[in-house]
Amino acid sequence: MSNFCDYNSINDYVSELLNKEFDGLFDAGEDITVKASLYSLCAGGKRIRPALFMTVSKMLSVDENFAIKFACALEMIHTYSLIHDDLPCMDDDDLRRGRPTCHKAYGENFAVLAGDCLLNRAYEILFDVCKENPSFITAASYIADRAGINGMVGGQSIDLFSEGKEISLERLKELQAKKTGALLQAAIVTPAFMSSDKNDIVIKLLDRLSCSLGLAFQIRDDLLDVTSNAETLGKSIGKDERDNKSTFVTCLGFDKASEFFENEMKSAYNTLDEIKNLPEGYDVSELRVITDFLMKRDR
Ligand code: GRG
Repeated sequence: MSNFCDYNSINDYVSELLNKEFDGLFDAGEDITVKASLYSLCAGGKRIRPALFMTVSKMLSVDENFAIKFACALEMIHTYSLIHDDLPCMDDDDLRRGRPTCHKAYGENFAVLAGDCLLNRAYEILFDVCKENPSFITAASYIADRAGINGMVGGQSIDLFSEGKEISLERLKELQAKKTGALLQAAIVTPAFMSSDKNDIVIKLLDRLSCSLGLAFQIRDDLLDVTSNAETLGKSIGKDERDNKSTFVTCLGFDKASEFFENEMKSAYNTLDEIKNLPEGYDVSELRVITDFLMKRDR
């Protein structure tokens, strides 16, 4: 991975590596569930999680050939969550990544299976890498934890249970730290478990960075849900209000939510400085490029 100074270049590089992994993903190419899985997986998306994964891996000198397998598995878990989240029994959405949602294109039954298929295949990939490299087991198990009931699934559960109810800011922060934050945490922290010189201080700082970025990511999402449009975002807007959901905008109001966003971004930049100033002399320039993108993103 050469040195990149804008997000598009990072995205192009990582997308090319990812697409090669996606090419050989399934043997049963004619199966309808496989088609539905690839329909959602290859629909684009910002590829934030794999971009973060590959960038932190590069910073910590993790072998790119192993890192891309993990990044691929993470993007598959993320895509499964979007497919299931869009189902009528969950968030009931018609548009995702600028296309009809998976169940609109393939039907609910195949959309459920496509999510299951991506999730299972993701774990197969992780197991295969661990068979070759048993030292990566902690890293793989960390991803499983962040995707499960202590992380993303747990956040979704709180979210569904809270629908139509007023919840406190603290509860909203917990919900979002799990639902949205946990996979971003997996993207940023997992490479530290793969690195040959595992270092508790780096893990702690990356974890702190991931918490700030995860929270900021969600607040930005809530702000965009009010200010943007479906064409730019590639997904429906104004749904939070329609579904009577608590968001940072409904809890705090637009201006305070914007302030909250700015503060979390400032914390993220401060943590990047702390990582840069460690005696190991880590190069955080590309992590800063991704952080700049997240700060300004309009989709
Ligand atoms: C169904 C188990 C289960 C979980 C679903 C992540 C999630 C939990 C639901 C998504 C709901 C949502 C829109 C949350 C806001 C933040 C978020 C995760 C947005 C989607 O991620 P992006 O913006 O999407 O990175 P792309 O398409 O760019 O990959």
